[in-house]
Amino acid sequence: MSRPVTIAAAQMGPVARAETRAQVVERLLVMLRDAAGRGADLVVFPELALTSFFPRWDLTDDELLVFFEREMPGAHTSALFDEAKRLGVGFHLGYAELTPDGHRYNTAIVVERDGRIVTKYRKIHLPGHETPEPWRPFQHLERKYFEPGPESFRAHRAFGGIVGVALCNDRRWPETYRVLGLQGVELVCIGYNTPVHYAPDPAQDRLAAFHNNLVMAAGAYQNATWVVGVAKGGMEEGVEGLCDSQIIAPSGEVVARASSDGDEVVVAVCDLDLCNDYKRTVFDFDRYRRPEMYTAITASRGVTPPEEP
Ligand code: CDT
Repeated sequence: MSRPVTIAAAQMGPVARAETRAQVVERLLVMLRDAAGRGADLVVFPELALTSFFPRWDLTDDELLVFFEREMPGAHTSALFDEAKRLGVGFHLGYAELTPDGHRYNTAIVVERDGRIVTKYRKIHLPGHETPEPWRPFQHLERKYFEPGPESFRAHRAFGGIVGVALCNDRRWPETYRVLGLQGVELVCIGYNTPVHYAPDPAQDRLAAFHNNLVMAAGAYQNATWVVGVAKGGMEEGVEGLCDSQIIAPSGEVVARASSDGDEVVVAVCDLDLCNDYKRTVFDFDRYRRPEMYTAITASRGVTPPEEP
């Protein structure tokens, strides 16, 4: 048996602060049409795809709110929904969400080929810091600008399989994939904005691409799922963002990879039935897992070392 889904990773190069929503959506439309022409069923756009990665700046409330969407689809994004439906292509889109009652989330949606929003995910693991830290060459104020998502990772039936969403920093945490894996996930969409320079420990900078692949490939293999990781990267407002978008099979192998630091669409035919090869064998969770031995994972957040002798 095979269940092929043609997936496009639609990597974005930098979005300048001065770029308008209309200009950004036009870039998305160009990639959407390119992907559709190459047979895509699903186009995965990155985290915070509609704007520059604004958590790098210490902003006033007025400056901040221009980066947020109050409705989805909205005045500019409706063109993306309309074109995707016309082409019969689904998509994943990350954006900054402002709810009617004033909550701010780092959000991503998955939209089916008929234009229906299948799921809205609000980022759970928010990296960076809560208050500005002037010693840094640039800020990472996600913890100031967003509330953590109030709901767990949820998988949904879509695109002929079981689909989940995570965002950027979530991909570094094995719990992300496992919670989805326990729902039988077959495809995890992950958009990211990853500054190559990590100010608290610059020794990690040279390993940014290595770690990016390491965590997503491990998550794919250990949970028998496809993972599509899509960057907004390149030199954005003076800060270098990691690119290296990739489509990873349940074997952990990369089957398609972006090669540029700009807007680029890479496409792969992903057979969701490949997941079963691993779900039925080495990662037959019901047969081999020992959840009673893992209680520390949900009982505690931080580390409890053994007592000193
Ligand atoms: N966007 C995002 O989550 N970026 C983080 C940067 C980590 S350093 C503060 C990431 O994990 O890639």
